[in-house]
Amino acid sequence: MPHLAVIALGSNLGDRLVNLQAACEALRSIALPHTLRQSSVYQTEPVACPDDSPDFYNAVVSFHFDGAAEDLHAHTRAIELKLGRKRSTINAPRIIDMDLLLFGDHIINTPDLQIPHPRLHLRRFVLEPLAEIHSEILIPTQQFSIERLLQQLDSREPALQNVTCEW
Ligand code: PH2
Ligand code: MG
Ligand code: MG
Repeated sequence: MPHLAVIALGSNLGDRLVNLQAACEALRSIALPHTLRQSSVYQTEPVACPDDSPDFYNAVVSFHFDGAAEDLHAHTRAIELKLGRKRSTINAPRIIDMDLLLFGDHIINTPDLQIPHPRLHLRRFVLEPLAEIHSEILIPTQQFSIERLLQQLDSREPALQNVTCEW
């Protein structure tokens, strides 16, 4: 049975828009046809990153996926590598980061994969684009709506800047 998969995309190295586009097209090729939704692209200040990290481009996409969450996770890892992602220090600048936020109403807690993403409800750069494409969605481990989670965000979470583009 297919599930609704929601994935956060982030890039702060190289051509950030091209990187988001390449990641999105790779996801389109594994999504059930005509199910992919894309938020706008936002430019965002780095949160909890090394000093002098460049600003990110962030977006959220969703689609229906016919397979297990672990299969999708393997796909996102492979796409990150194919697009040139290198892993160095924690939150170092990256060509592309693809974080599995939600997979239907599944709750997964293994060392390799946590769904819902453990910081999803704390990050404006995730919640705002998510609200744009799924304002109705309920996060299985949270008791509040997306709208309420946005209202409750720490005031230090930086505002996002909309990037006007087709992607
Ligand atoms: N990702 C992180 C840490 N900090 N900050 C912004 N603005 N955007 C991100 O995608 C991001 C971050 C860890 O993956
Ligand atoms: Mg991340
Ligand atoms: Mg990641």
